[in-house]
Amino acid sequence: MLCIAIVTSAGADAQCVNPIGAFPHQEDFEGAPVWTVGGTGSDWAWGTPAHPLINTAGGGANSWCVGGLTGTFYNLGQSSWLESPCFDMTALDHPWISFKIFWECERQYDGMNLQYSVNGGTTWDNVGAYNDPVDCLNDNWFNAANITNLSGASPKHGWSGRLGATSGSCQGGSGSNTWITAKHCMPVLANAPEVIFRFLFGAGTQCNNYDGIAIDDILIQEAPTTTAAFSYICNGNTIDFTDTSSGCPSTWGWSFGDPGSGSLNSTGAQNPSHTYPGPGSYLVSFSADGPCSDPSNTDMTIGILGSRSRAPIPHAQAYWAPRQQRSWAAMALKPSSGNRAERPATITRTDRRDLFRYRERTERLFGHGERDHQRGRSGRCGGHAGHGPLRRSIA
Ligand SMILES: [Ca+2]
Ligand SMILES: [Ca+2]
Repeated sequence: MLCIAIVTSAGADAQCVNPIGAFPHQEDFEGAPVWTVGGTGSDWAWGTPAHPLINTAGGGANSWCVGGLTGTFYNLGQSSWLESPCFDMTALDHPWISFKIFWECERQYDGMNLQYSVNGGTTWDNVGAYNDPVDCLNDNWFNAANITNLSGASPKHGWSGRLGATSGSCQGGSGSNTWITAKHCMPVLANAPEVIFRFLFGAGTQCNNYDGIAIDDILIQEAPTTTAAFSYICNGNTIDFTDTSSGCPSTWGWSFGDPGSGSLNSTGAQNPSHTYPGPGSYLVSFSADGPCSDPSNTDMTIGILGSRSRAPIPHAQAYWAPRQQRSWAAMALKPSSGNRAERPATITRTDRRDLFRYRERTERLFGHGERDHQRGRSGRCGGHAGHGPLRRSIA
């Protein structure tokens, strides 16, 4: 036992003499193979797949494929793997992997998964699990919960299935039917100094007349950061909030700064609304979190303004008489009891000086009602914040 342990340890050290520590790390399998294959009955092959279904690389010209590059058969009783070089992930706080995969194998009995080892291959664990929640960083992960011949994995979660239907005793269905991108967070590998991955394949001894499984375009990097941000629009005292966080937010937390509203003062909804009791300043706290990121928070003080003068607002119609191209000879203003719709139609020039003159004359004739009216439309609520986009409504 001692002798075996020493040999295994020496092998582990040898694999991690020059670990890959630069990220993002991309492996498109176009150059000479740096990933290695092993196991029992392995028929992994590197090159351009030319199976009936798997007949291209996932990207470029080359991929790795178990079941060889041609024909429709993978070895009976195979238990094999495609293994990565060693990675030094001490700089990755939220490591994340994505790659392309095309599986076409007997469902249930044959299949593949992705595993990692942090001890040079002495022990292996699955990356993620069957039925993990899907979000923008976790998708197309294991579709099978118990692949009979994936004996090197515990639990035996992985990808399994094929395009055709079950025929006789050969199980069908659940194939990928094309190249798809699988991706998953790997929080357990955060800051791990020596990491090896392997795609582990297991097959039974019958019903193996299928293309196999191909892998391409591996990407390992720090997951995109989630940064909390929101915008809002006002409908009187009701504010409609919209999550505008970057990254991959999947959970949210709101506190509306309105403790008087009791349980309504907080929610985990992504895009909530909250109705405030009346004018005042309210400190809205917002947090967003993603599947592989640190929580992010932002605050914004929102002011609900009281109703401005809604008293009868003097309307004015302006009649402009151009004498020259850029000046106006005569400006006559008169009160109008008409509705607002008719007023803008009479202002055909938006030159700032003219508009200013128009306002001056309006106010001199009718007081400040017109300005109050303008402010009331856009200022029912407003806000200021250190950061985050801001939108305001026209009530
Ligand atoms: Ca490729
Ligand atoms: Ca089989």
